[in-house]
Amino acid sequence: MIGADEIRARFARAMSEMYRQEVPQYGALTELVARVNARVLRDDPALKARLETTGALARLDVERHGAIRLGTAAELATMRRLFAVMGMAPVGYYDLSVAGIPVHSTAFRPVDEAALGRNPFRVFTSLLRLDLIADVALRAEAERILAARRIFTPGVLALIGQWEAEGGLGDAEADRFVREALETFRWHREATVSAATYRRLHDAHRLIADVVCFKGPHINHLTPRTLDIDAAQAEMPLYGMQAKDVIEGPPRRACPILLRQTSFAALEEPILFLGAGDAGEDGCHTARFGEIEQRGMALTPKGRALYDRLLRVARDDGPEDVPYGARLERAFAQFPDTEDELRGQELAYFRYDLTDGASLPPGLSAEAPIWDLVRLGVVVATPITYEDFLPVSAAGIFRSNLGGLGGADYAASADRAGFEAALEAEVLDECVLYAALQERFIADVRQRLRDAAA
Ligand code: OOG
Ligand code: NI
Repeated sequence: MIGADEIRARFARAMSEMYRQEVPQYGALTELVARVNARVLRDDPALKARLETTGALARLDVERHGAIRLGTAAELATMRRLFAVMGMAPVGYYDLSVAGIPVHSTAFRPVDEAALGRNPFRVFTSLLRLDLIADVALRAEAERILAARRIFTPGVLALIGQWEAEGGLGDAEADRFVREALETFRWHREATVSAATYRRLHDAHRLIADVVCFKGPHINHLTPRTLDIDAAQAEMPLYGMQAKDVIEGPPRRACPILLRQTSFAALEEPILFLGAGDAGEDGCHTARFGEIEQRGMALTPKGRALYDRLLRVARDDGPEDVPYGARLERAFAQFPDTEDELRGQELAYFRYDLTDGASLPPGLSAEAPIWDLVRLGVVVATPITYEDFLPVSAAGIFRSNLGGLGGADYAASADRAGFEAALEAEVLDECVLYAALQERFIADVRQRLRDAAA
């Protein structure tokens, strides 16, 4: 039997190869990121050592996230079963309607430390919310078109069923699963609708046309992880790519937090509409783009609340004549930027490891406050990496890759229960996962100190 981690690693590699064929700029982007990362690691041996301890270095070269947009509840539920074969579970609920985008989303990703270390492949997965479309006739038409499509191959459905029944796949079956699953994410040049239908859906919202008019949920980007997003952003023009003006997320800091992201605009790709005759009608569609990300530390709910507040300050309260980047810097001056403060004020999650060769000083027990164990050098604290996404940033990415979007104004309404009903499962709470991981690290170092003292 081939384990889920191995199937995910094979799938991520196959997806990367497919996307490189489909979108050559993706290849250029991964080269750029590899060059920047190599330079950062050469210039910062301390960072390199730390990435080695946490396992981040080993996974860096293959680390990618992608995104897809689904049309129906049934598609989402089956996608959950497909990702389960690869050890990926839905984590987090993201409501994008507040930003004028008619979707809600989750991220499928591995959850435990070992699996993340093996291959952290994640897919930001959105479900179209036709309930937010006011035009009843148009909504019915979109529903009818979506109901008629089949985005999964019969072969992959059979293999998912087999995996569920038997708890695994053999080597050849795993390869077949990867091949068949990949079909769902492939780009299809042929639209399933006429040019007129496409235009009607497009006019209601560009995103609706992207989800409804094609045979499947083409992967719309695949994002490598960079260790210096500012450098990578600055070099994008050298590779013929125009990055969006603003990096999403927090500003550059001594202690990186959460996630910073930037993207280049979507390509205009030729498509073929259903025609009156055999010929079809030529058109073009923009949906697929490139993105890079830099990951920082996971924040506790308290840290996240501070982040959300300062981001609002930068966006809404900054003086109009000051550029956004400067307003962001100014607002985030209030966010502590040393690891001791971030840990002391419980703003971020940390992992704990025994210092090489350290033992308990006389008079100190293994049950001493973790803070003391760190202060006395018995234990080292290292930030836990944020493995998830940010709704405000995601909205910015959607907006840039859909060509500005503009104006849709939905009565803001998160519908987590509706999303979970479609998913036929609950989404995991990312903070619960980080807190449990931190607790496990603390319990482990205490156990090892007790063992060493015994
Ligand atoms: C997803 C956009 C969100 C991210 O990294 O936040 C995203 C999409 O455009 O479908 O990819
Ligand atoms: Ni993305």
